[in-house]
Amino acid sequence: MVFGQVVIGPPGSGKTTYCNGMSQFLQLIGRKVAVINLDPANDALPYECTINIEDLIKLSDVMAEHSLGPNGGLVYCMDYLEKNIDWLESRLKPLLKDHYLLFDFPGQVELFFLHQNAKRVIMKLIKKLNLRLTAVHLVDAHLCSDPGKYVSALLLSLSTMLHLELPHVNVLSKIDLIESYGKLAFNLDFYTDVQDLSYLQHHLDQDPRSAKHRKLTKELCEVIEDYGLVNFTTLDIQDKESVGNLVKLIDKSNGYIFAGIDASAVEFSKIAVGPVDWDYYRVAAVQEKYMKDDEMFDNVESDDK
Ligand SMILES: Nc1nc2c(ncn2[C@@H]2O[C@H](COP(=O)(O)OP(=O)(O)OP(=O)(O)O)[C@@H](O)[C@H]2O)c(=O)[nH]1
Ligand SMILES: [Mg+2]
Repeated sequence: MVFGQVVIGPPGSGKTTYCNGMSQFLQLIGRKVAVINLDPANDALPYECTINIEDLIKLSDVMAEHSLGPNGGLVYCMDYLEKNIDWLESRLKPLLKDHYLLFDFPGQVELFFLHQNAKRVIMKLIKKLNLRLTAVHLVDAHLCSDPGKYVSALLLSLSTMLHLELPHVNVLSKIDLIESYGKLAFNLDFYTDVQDLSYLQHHLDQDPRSAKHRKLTKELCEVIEDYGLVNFTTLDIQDKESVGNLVKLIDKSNGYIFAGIDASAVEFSKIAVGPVDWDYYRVAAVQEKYMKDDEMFDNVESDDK
């Protein structure tokens, strides 16, 4: 069984940096990782990518040949990838024996809650290659500093979850920068747990610009609450503890924690409802060695934040 992550999220939310940092972390805890770049707009990749969509199709060629802008060009590229899925499959097959897969996707959010192409690419791979993938949806924590933007982040997360139908983890990325945006209206838990949005509506009503959309905001918040699906975990990609906690969540969501365990259904359910602390037992020796290594994230890009 092959496990991996589909890394998605709005432009600049940190997907490529995440793939770089996550691949380093996973390698340090003993996994063989392959990063697959499926974003034709990604230039100057910070990680060594095993498969690059640029070898199949170039966004600049598509834009020039079909007189498309970058958004239309990306939709075309995903369409082209779907039609040429054999190209991707043949490159993935040699990795299936022992690799963990990280897919770096484009930041055009409509590809993941509206169009079918990217979803069909993912579903075809899952079906044909028997993959166990979790969607890791990154949203810049900056959006918490503005209640209106936060509601849009909630809606985006919900629509992406419903559209992709994958095990799904929503992440507030760049959490290390959250204090630089000023004091938040509520504690961070309020934003991660998404428990009672009436406080947020009340807060929005204080602003005369938002007050005129009161009814709309209320309805949108009710949709989010009625589904009850969205919550967030936080991430600072340069903090190994933060990355480690996220890895445990993802491993639980896609079933990696069950890999290689020969147990009864009862044992499986005990693991499923238990705390997510298994990884450190399984790879304790390797991890102990590397978790002490302060330089483990030296190669993660930290400039330009
Ligand atoms: N402080 C901080 N900066 C981060 C973190 N993750 C990413 N960044 C910065 O955010 C910026 C955008 O990161 P990218 O990885 O290029 O984002 P992306 O989602 O791949 O962007 P697109 O491919 O354009 O959609 C870069 O300057 C990163 O260094 C983080 O956890 N903390
Ligand atoms: Mg990127």
